[in-house]
Amino acid sequence: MKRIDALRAIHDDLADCAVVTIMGAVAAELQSLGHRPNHFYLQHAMGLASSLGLGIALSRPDLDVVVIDGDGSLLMNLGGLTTLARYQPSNLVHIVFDNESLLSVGGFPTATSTGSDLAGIAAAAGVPRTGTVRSVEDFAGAFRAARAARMLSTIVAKVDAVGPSAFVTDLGLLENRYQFARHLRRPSA
Ligand SMILES: Cc1ncc(C[n+]2csc(CCOP(=O)(O)OP(=O)(O)O)c2C)c(N)n1
Repeated sequence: MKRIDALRAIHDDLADCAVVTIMGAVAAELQSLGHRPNHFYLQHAMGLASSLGLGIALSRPDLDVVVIDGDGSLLMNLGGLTTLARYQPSNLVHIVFDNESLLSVGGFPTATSTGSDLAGIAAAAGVPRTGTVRSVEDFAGAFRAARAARMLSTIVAKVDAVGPSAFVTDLGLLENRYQFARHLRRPSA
């Protein structure tokens, strides 16, 4: 499965969520499908997308929070899984696009390329709902089921190591940060 096709399949569903992504290729792909003020593309702080999402989920239980992570980013901070599991926000869906690669910085292989099982690691950390999907149809189904379950979920989506070659957009980090914060403060958001 291509990650952009998986993103396209849930793009409409994301409209009423708070969405936090890692930096690089996946952020560029989501923006290319249509940026919204409820998207925050976390730059620089590799491995901390789930931590930011956790804070939003705990402080805004009325909102559904979707974290879009990568295998390299998650492997950089596996403790994020244990913290998610410890607080168990029922309004957070954690997606990990596992392309077995640090695609955004040249495609170096990660530990999942030699068998590390991120869904298994998430389950062992205590995340109550975990699974691995390999098709767009299964991914979209797993995402919708996770939201409906109202239970912390980690969905590992195995994807091809392909993506955009340029990650520069006209949306700066600060502009995105203020826009996202304003969006979260709106009474109806
Ligand atoms: C602490 C830190 N180390 C390294 C980087 C450089 N860096 C940016 S994106 C990235 C790769 C992310 O890999 P992954 O999460 O698997 O996502 P992919 O690029 O494959 O979509 C790296 C190493 C960084 N931003 N921060």
